Amino acid sequence: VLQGDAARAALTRSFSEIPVPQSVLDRIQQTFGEPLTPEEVVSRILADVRARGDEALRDWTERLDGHRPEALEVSGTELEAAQIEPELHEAVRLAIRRVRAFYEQQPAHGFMQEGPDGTLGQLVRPLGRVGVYVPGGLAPLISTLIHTAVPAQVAGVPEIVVTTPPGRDGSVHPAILVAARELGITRVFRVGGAQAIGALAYGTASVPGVDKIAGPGNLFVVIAKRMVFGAVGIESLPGPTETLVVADDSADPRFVAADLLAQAEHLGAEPVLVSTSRDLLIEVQNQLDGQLEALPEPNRSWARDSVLSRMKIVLAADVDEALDLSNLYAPEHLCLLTRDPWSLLDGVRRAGGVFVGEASMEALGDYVAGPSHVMPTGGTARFMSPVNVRDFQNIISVVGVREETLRRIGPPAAILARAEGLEAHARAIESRLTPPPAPAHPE
Ligand code: HSO
Ligand code: ZN
Repeated sequence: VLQGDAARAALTRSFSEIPVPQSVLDRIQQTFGEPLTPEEVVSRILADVRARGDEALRDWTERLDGHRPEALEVSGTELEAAQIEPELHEAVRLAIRRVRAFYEQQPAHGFMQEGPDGTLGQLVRPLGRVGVYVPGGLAPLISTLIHTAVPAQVAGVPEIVVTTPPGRDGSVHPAILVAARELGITRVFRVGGAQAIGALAYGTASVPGVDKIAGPGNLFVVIAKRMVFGAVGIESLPGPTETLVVADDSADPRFVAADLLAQAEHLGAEPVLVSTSRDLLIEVQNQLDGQLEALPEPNRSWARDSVLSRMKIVLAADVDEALDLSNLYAPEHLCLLTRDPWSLLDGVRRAGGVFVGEASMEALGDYVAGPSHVMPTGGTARFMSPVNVRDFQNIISVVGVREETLRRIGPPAAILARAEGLEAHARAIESRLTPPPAPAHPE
C-alpha cells in the first residue's frame, strides 16, 4: 500500500518512453531473431508497407497474425452474410443508437461574425475519409468500432474504412461485420497492427489512404500512429487501458473489486485503487482474490497478470488528496465510488472520462452509456480528449474585411510587416491603401 510521496512517485508517469513489457521484447526476439526495439520493428513495417503496398500487408499479416490474406478486403457477400444472435444484434443497435444520440448533443458548428468590420468566422467541415482501427487480439472489440465510427458519422464524414486483424483462419468476427453493416460501413480490411496503420496512412492498391486514423491499439499500433502523424492525422494515442477508482469507506468492496477486474482483463491494463479507508483496501484485496478465482479462463489469467504486474494501491489522507493523485496520474477512466461523488467533480482536472457513482460503472461506459470509450491513456489525458465529433472535423478560418476597415487596420499591419523585415508584405497591404497613380496623359 502506497502513501504520500511514494504514492506520488508511483503515479507519476514517465513520458520519455512507453514502458515495454518483457513479453513483448521476447516476442520480437522470436519473430525477428534479434533484439529490436518496438520502434525499430514499427519503422521496418511502415517502410515496407510504403514500398511494397499490398504484398507487404500480406507478408506481415502472415508473419505476425498467422494467416496470409489473399483478398485484403472483406467482400460484399461476406459482409452481407454475417449473422449474430438476435440478442447481440439488438444490443449492437442499442449501442449505436445511444452513442449517436450522445454525440448529436455535442456542439460542433462554426460561426460567422458579421459586423461593421466585415465578416470573420470559422467554417466547420467534415474530414473526407477516416480510417478506424479495431483491435482484434484477445477480444473482437465490436464496441470499439461503434465508439469510433459513430462520432465520425455525426461529424458528417462521408467515408469510413475499417481495419482489423484477422483470426488465424483469416476471418473477421461476424459481430464486427454486422456492426459495420448497421453503421452503413462497406469497406472492412483484414489487416491489423502497425501494417494496418501504414496502409491507412500511405494507401496501397487495396486499402485507400485516409485523412485521419482513429482507434485504440496495442503498443505497436500506438507507436505506428505516432510515426505516421503528419502524413495523416491521428485522433490521439489510446493504448493499454487504465482505471483509477477513488473509493471511501462508504464504497461497497465487491463493486470496487469488480470494476478493477473488469478493466484488468484487458491486455496490459493498469488498475489503480486510491482509497481514504484502510479497512476498505483490505476488504477489496479479499474481494479481488475471491473474484479472480471465480473468473473463467482465460479471463482469469489476463486479469491476474494486470493485477499482479501493474496494480497500484494507494491510501490517501482524504478525498482531496485522492483527487490530487488522480489528477497527477491523469487516468483514462476515473471512477468515483464515494459517499457524495458529484461533489468531487469540480476537482477533476485530468481524466479521459469520469464515472460517477455506483450505477455508472466503467464497463457500462464501454458499451452503451453514450460517450465513446476511446479515451486518452498513458497520461495523455493531460492534453488529449476522448474521441469526439471535433476529431473528425476541420475548422477553416474565414477572413472577409471591408474596405473601410482595411484603411484602419492596414497601416498597423504594414508596420508589423516592416518590423519583421518583410517588405513585400507591407507593400501588399499598402498597395490597397494608396490610390493607383494617375495614368500619364501624353500632351
Ligand atoms: N475499456 C476499454 C474499451 C473496451 N472495453 C471495449 C470493452 N470493450 C478501453 O477503454
Ligand atoms: Zn473495457
